[in-house]
Amino acid sequence: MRIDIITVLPELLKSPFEASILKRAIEKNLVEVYFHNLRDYTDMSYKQVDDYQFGGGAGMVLMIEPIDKCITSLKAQRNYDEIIYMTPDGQTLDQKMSNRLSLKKNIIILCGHYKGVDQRVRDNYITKEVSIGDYVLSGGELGAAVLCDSIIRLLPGVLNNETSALTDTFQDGLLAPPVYTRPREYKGDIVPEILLSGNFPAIEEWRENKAYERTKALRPDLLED
Ligand code: 6GU
Repeated sequence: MRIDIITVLPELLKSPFEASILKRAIEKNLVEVYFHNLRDYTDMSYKQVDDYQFGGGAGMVLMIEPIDKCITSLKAQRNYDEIIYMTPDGQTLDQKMSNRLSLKKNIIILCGHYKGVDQRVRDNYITKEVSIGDYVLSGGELGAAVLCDSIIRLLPGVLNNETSALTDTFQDGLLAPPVYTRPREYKGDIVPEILLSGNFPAIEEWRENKAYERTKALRPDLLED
């Protein structure tokens, strides 16, 4: 998979890709991630990429021309399955969306900023608009990092134990069951006996029950359908 991220703030976006699982996925060539600074695609003085909105009103809007130049140059080099715009009014990211996007080959992610982008960009270039939740961020960069993390960890070979993504919270529509590690007893608080039993079918059943109980208590909305 290849991900091209278009942003006015590449420095805000890079560090999540430079540690832990995402770093290793890139080093192992399981994913390629490229950052494109929108300011490299403007001919205007002071590398201007935004302007006042027509009709008046507070806040700057990202201009169409540098975005067109950047997307057009990328599309000339390969086909893209999805051109995503990160915006609080997009479709809310969930595990199903991450699963689907993890199957794509090439995607572009455009990070919004200020008051957003010229509507003509959304009308003519964007194939999908994504939000990471009902709150407002200063820009799309943190959202793009969240989206990329959720996608990249699903790519085959990224997680050490291939099955571990399958037992994630949400992957089967339920929250994950509780987990424990050593010591068996800490200040009188003991690990559930069943987990030490070696009876794996019974452990599996216990985990399924706990996942269901926890979902019912904390996220009953997930059980509705
Ligand atoms: Cl993707 N961008 C911004 N600016 N705010 C958000 C968001 C994205 N998702 C939730 N809030």
